[in-house]
Amino acid sequence: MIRAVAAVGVVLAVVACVPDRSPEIVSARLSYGGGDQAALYFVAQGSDDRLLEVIVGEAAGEFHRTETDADGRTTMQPLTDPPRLTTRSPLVFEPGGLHVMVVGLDPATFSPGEVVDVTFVWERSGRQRLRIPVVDPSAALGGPDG
Ligand SMILES: [Cu+2]
Repeated sequence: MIRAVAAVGVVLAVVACVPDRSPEIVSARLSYGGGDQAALYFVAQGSDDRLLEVIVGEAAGEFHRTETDADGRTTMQPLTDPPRLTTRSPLVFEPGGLHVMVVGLDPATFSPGEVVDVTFVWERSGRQRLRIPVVDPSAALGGPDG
């Protein structure tokens, strides 16, 4: 098992090997607080493409948008179209906005501090495999320790 200290370096090393025209994935992390669900956050930039699918381990994720209504209730809505990025406009999945919802995870194989295989499937660039760190939900929010 690879600990959190090494995880950031792993992600950066993988990004450096991606061909020029593929989207560059930065600041990717899987927020996991136990159970069989997790949320993936990331920023993709530097390409014109659409994200068709994200697979975490063996599980296919769903693209969700977090929305807060007038009464302050927060809900998640599935996206109806594949999310798109352009060279001028990065694709940002962050807490409170877009996330990849992953369900059906085996809790025995996920815990904060480890890394997980994630496959991004792009319309133009094809499949892109990364090793992404698993973080506690509090760290995923991007606080001082995140
Ligand atoms: Cu969701």
